[in-house]
Amino acid sequence: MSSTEKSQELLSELHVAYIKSLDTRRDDLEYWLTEHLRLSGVYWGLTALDLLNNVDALDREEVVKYVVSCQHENGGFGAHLRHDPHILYTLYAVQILVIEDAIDAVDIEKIVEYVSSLQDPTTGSFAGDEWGEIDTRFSYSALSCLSLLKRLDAVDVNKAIDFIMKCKNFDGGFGSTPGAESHAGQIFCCVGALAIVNSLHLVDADLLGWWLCERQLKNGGLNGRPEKLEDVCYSWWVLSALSILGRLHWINKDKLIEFVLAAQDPESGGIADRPGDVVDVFHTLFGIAGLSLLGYPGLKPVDPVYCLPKHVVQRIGLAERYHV
Ligand code: GRG
Repeated sequence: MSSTEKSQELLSELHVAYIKSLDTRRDDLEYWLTEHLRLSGVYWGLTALDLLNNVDALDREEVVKYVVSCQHENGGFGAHLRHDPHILYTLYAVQILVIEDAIDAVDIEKIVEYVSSLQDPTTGSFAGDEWGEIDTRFSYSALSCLSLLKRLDAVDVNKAIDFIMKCKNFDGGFGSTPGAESHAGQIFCCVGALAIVNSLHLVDADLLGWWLCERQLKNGGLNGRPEKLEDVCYSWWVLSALSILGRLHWINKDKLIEFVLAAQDPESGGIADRPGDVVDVFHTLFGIAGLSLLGYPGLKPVDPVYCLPKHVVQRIGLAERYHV
């Protein structure tokens, strides 16, 4: 197939080879420039590999050893060795360890202490790290992480819900902080977080479902908010929320599949933000995870709340805890 020809099907083998190759590119400047994203890269790559039925393509022992090396004294994880701890990397670390069924390799109680130390007891919001930035991404990360560790009891869940609800807008969507514009990424975080704490009844599912399905553009791709460009990653942020709300059928599935497949690199594997652009592992995961939600053949089912393979969430006994 020539590189200008659009792919009609998922190039699974090429994507596995692409993800495997990422760790061996140490002569590339890009490898060193993305050090601050390393742990997230492992989560994106490993999750995609599992959905592609190839979780063993990365050496389990090496992965676990690397994750353990990113943990700090205070229990939080950094993006790489000697990088400051942050709630996002703490979630990614827990997700990787849960996929690898190796959560006992780290001190769980320390993680719980770290995550709960980031909650503001008055507002219920969560900071990303010791410097105090507040964002609904961090509320999701905290609740997802503690739920995976079965330790939601360590934080004030009601206050966490109050803060998320303060970020709800007139259009049914959610923003990063109270008053901030609705954005599909933050909507995934807020709807996912509410699902984790069994509070989906607080979402206006029809109004939000309508806003979400309006994200589909003529070319089949989805954008993250009105008047913005389509991007493959919204095949995750938008679809996961629609899926949690039981309204996945409100978008044109075939056109979206066509859009995601056209963003593949037919020579070296990987998926880009949109057709013709350079691929990366972030868009590779969210393209594949979106296809999995749409029931694309040959992919393992993904859990829309935890963004983990469903079999992993089932193994730890958390599946099907949420209802609209
Ligand atoms: C475990 C899946 C998972 C997530 C952890 C980090 C996080 C929690 C969620 C991120 C949610 C989010 C905000 C996603 C959006 C990412 C993105 C493509 C942002 C781009 O924003 P703009 O404003 O782009 O640059 P637009 O598309 O609005 O023009």
